[in-house]
Amino acid sequence: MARLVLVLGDQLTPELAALRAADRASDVVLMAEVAEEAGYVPHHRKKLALVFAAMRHFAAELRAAGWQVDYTRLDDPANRGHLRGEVERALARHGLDAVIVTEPGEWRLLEELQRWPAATLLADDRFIADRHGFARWATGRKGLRMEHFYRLMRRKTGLLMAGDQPAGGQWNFDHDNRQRPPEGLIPPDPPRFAPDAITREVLDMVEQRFPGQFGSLHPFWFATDRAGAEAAFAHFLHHALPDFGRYQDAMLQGHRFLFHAVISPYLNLGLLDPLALCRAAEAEWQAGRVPLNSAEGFIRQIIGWREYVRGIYWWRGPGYARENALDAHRPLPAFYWSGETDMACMRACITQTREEAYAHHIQRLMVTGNFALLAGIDPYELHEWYLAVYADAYEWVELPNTVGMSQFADGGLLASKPYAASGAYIDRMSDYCRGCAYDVKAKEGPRACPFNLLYWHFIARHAERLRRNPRMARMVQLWAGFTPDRQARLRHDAAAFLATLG
Ligand code: FAD
Ligand code: DLZ
Ligand code: SF4
Repeated sequence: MARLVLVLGDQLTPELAALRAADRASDVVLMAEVAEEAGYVPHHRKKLALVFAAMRHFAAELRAAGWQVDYTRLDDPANRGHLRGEVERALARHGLDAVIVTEPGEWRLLEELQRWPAATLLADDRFIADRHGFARWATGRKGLRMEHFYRLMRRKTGLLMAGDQPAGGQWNFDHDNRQRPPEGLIPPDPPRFAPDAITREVLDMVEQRFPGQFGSLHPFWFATDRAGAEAAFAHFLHHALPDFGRYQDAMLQGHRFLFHAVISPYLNLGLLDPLALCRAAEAEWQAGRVPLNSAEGFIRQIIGWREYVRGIYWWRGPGYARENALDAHRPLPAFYWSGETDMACMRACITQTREEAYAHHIQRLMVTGNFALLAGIDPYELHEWYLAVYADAYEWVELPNTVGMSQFADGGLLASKPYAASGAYIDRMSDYCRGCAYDVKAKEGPRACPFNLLYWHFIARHAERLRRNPRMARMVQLWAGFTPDRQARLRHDAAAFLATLG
């Protein structure tokens, strides 16, 4: 009996479980652009264009490989606007009554697909750790730490291993990876891809259908097919990976991408294979072209962090999105959308986000995330922002990074301490402070860097909890040692700043 094979927008992998289980000769593949998926958050317009253009290119790739592909466009007048409606229409069109689909990357959609009577769901095995295995590993452990999980993944894959021990005698070379960017550093920008006819058609559609939505659509430079994604990765491997490690935490006004890979949009769509990327990075190290700290740092991000956050997402269940251990309820300030703020670091990161649909990890974690943590922004509102504004944002990866790593809203399940930092950190790792209306060295008064004021406000607000955390107790003691006058001035200045957020 022939079946309908539903392929979702972030399942653009020829070896996808549902495609492996299907029969090319008789089954029909369905791909559908639908308003519901385009609208669960106000996705950046570059992200919308990337997803639709990549879906259309993948449909062409499947057809060329002999599949019968039924594809609904967003602007098709008969489009019912949701996946269920499009599946029902396709079943009727082809006289079919069974659907196979690979598990999606979100609880929202998983719970919906599980309610479809005609659907068989298959595990998504494009990851190194399977989600049920992660849950078994995590359940009952006293403290979850990425580093322990990462070592398991190194042993499982054999990446950078010398027998049973890590290559170079260490599992992790992070201490080599925190260099301040020197003056005159010229990083290699990622390659830019000129839109082809398929992508240009999508760009016109997004322009028309989402005119006022967040995010610059042009210039659109993402790759939209597998060959382009592979070329982008090859460029990173040869030009940026050697310096990836040491400048991983750096931020520079004029260099938005530094030595980062800028591959997460492709990886999360399924255009690149995580293990193949890691093997290629390992081979560069073996050939002597890349230092071990860079290869290890890159591999750790992929087989460590990426897999770990996915495991946490599925293990913690749908309720994880609403966790709010620090009881933070301030609404997201409007400047997260406009970029209009006197804080040069926030302005730079948000403007870059609006223009590129990309910011690297430290910009997300230590600028926009750190500010929200210190200011007590509602983590759910912040989560919706991160899910909307980045081209690589899918809930399975975005949510634990936001709720767990960046906002400590899970009470320390994912991160051992809150990623809270004053302006000094941003000044050390970037050139943002030079052009700022605030003074990063000022700790009090009207020109004091807001990160400095809010840092102590944060420590004071959460002193009870933080004093029990061995990595934060010293800061609580420092705060307690300030004179009552100084504490009062800091509280007053921070409150005055917070009042300006609306
Ligand atoms: P590189 O720095 O070059 O790293 C290489 C690869 O490692 C990335 O492509 C990515 O696949 C992986 N990686 C690195 N760090 C992480 C991490 N913490 N979690 C998962 N994978 C990681 N990443 C997403 O892919 N989608 C998201 O929606 C997302 N939201 C985030 C939200 C917040 C608040 C924070 C702090 C981080 C978030 N990240 C997210 C993680 C990270 O910022 C991005 O993966 C990275 O910036 C992507 O850029 P790159 O490809 O240049 O990465
Ligand atoms: C992100 C996205 C968008 C914008 N549009 C579609 C779409 O029209 N059709 C589709 O099948 N998938 C889309 N996606 C990806 C899904 O939202 C994604 O599969 C789920 O969020 C699960 O990760
Ligand atoms: Fe950001 Fe403070 Fe530096 Fe201004 S002074 S750029 S607000 S860290």
